[in-house]
Amino acid sequence: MANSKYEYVRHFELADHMLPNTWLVVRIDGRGFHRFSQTHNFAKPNDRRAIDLMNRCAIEVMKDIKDIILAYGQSDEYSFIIPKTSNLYSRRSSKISSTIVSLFASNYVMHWTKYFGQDKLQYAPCFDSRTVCYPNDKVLRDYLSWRQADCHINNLFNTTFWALVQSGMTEDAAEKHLRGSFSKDKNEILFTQFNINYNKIEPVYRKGSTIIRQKTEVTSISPRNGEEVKRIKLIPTAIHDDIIGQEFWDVHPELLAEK
Ligand code: DGT
Ligand code: MG
Ligand code: MG
Ligand code: MG
Ligand code: MG
Repeated sequence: MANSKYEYVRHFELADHMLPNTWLVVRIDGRGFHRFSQTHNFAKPNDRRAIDLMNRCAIEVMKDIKDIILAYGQSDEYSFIIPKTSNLYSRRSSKISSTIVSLFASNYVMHWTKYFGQDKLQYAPCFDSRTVCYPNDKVLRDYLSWRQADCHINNLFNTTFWALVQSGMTEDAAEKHLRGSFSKDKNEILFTQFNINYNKIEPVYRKGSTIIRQKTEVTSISPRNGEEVKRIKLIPTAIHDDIIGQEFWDVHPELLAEK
């Protein structure tokens, strides 16, 4: 069929293919979640419902987009890792990031009630997203370490801050009290004033959530003879390990292996 005379406008679209043979990372982040968390009365410093909902959305994204090998989430953000050899959407940046963020946001709305029950969603949540390419395994690991270190720094601060506020300090005073403090100072405050051993706080809060495809036994009923069939499938699953150290990567060598 002949092209219409309007067809030429297609050439105004700019190519945005990401470099070949580089890791692709799509990071999505809640827009204005400072307000969103207040409007929806998120628990401070961490709301388990909100974390579980974020993890559910990331799992649904990974079930749908099989190229993603790992996702890491904390606070209102999630990073999705796509291997160097992937040719997902011909590695077009905006196609990849817009598909992932849109799938994430629609799942957030779709599954809200399962996690928040009677607490209604007050307005439409929104997430931004970007695709970044990282040229080698070291920079990819440094990227993930950066996000997990951010999780740790914020969580230690927030845990100490809200403990001080709950003990009667004003938010202004707690902020001043912690200004310029080091990690060891905050650990000390938590331990001596509140009898909290920071390292014993649940890993989901200290380490964030990493979703990997874990070998899992699934049982289904055969449509042929109605008998139970057990099979090993790779199911995206949330874990709360340290991903900065070497051990995680030694336990999961398939993540960085060349495909
Ligand atoms: P943005 O991303 O520039 O549109 O702005 P925000 O407001 O989303 O800020 P961001 O992404 O730097 O920080 C995330 C906000 O979400 C921060 O104010 C803390 C809040 N938040 C995330 N998870 C929780 C939670 O579990 N509990 C509470 N209370 N707040 C949370
Ligand atoms: Mg921000
Ligand atoms: Mg945000
Ligand atoms: Mg954020
Ligand atoms: Mg179309």
